[in-house]
Amino acid sequence: MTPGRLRIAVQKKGRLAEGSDALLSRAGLKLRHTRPDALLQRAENLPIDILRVRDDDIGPFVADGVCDLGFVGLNVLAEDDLEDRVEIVQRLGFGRCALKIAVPETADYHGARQLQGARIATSHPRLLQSFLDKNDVAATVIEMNGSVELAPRLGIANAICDLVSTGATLEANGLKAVDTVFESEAALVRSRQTPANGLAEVRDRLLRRIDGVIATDGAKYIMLNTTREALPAITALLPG
Ligand code: PRT
Ligand code: ZN
Repeated sequence: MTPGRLRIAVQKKGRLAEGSDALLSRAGLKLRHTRPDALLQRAENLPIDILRVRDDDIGPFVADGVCDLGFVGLNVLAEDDLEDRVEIVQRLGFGRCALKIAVPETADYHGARQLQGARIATSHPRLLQSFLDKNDVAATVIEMNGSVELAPRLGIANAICDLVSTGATLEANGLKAVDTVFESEAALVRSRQTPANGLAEVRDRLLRRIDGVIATDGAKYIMLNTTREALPAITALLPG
């Protein structure tokens, strides 16, 4: 890694990669072409390096000051207990999903108390445990790194706690979502440590540009022809 350049951690491949790259590009960052498996990608027009890593490494890198900024799922930050060790600059509106409790379609569910004594498979043991504690429920948490939705069919668990976006995976596995543990989306995070010489300005300029891009996304430019008399009625209908 080159000193004197701002470092941004971005997921190498997966659900957050495209949205993060799109945002950086709209904020004016031009990236040099590299091999698809390259760990490091340099920006052509700014002193910035992109570090391409697994999403699980992004929070720790930003918390430890290895990277100055990062794009990460709020679920990963919360699961790794890093929410206080980084600063969340803003939520980004993509990568939306929810960590949900799901049970077999045929099962009855009338609230978390019903999970008492259950075996629940998840890749988010910490968030699940705090949900169980909050509901005063004792259950066995079975940690899995993937394919959590298969656990009930394999007889490993009676319920699961997994990320859901469209719900298609649950449906395909004969499961239904019955409770929400955590709502998530991608977020831009920054390190609490000061970047190396002169880079705070580079960082702040980029953050302002990203903020501008997101603000534009929330706004609509409308042009219409109308009579002067109709204007008050139309203005009253519009939010801005
Ligand atoms: O290799 P790396 O470790 O970087 O990737 P990964 O496999 O850990 O992560 P990836 O790319 O799958 O997810 C990265 C982040 O995207 C997650 O941490 C979430 O913040 C966010 N995200 C948004 C999701 C989903 N939606 C999602 N649907 N992450 C996972 N899923 C999975 C879910 O686990 C289940 O298997 O998709 C399936 C359910 O999807 P639906 O649409 O069928 O409901
Ligand atoms: Zn991961």
